Amino acid sequence: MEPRFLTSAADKKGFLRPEKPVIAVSGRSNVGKSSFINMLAGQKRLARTSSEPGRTRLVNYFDFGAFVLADLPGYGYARVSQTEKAKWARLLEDFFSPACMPAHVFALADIRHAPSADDLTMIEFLYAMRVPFTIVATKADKLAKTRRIPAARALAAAFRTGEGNVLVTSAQEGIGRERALLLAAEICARAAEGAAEEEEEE
Ligand SMILES: Nc1nc2c(ncn2[C@@H]2O[C@H](COP(=O)(O)OP(=O)(O)OP(=O)(O)O)[C@@H](O)[C@H]2O)c(=O)[nH]1
Ligand SMILES: [Mg+2]
Repeated sequence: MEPRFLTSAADKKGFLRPEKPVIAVSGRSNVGKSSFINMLAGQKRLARTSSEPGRTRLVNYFDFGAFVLADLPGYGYARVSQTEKAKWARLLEDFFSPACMPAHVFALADIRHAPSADDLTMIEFLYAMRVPFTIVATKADKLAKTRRIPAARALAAAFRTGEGNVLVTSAQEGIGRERALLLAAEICARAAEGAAEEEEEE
């Protein structure tokens, strides 16, 4: 099926709890979350890109057939009040609650930059919540080819994860699409195994 937009949620009342696994996409504002989702979908305008800031405070859900993608609101936006930041933290805490815990997180980081304090806090939060994640290094087209692997390695080290846990991507050039979709398929297979085991235990 063609991936399609499902719904937006402003708070926990709106969060989906679908039968299929949810994969969340996190990262700072402007890192390329919507563009990454568009690349995965093979559609230019499924998740809008930054020209529409109104939707960025919401969790946007997309049905990819075997799984649901959740585009999380971007963090680290400079011109945001304390109240807004507190709201964002609340939203995230609610989103990562047992009732609607995602199966996996694609944590996006710009391949050109060292992680921000907010990026590191996000990953620490994922470790604390025990949510498996993959670092998705975005905008690889902005680096010369020979600099991409070293940059990905540096990101892995900064996030204290393995090199194999960093996926180099470019929404502009379509880099990393196949690997990301393959990973999503593996996540779905694992979630299905988990569900079958739970049933056996009952
Ligand atoms: N060169 C290049 N630019 C990219 C890439 N991915 C995203 N961009 C650009 O980066 C900007 C932000 O992209 P978005 O996909 O809207 O980022 P976002 O993380 O969804 O932003 P928010 O929703 O505001 O948090 C846009 O101008 C994109 O065109 C990429 O792979 N390469
Ligand atoms: Mg976006």
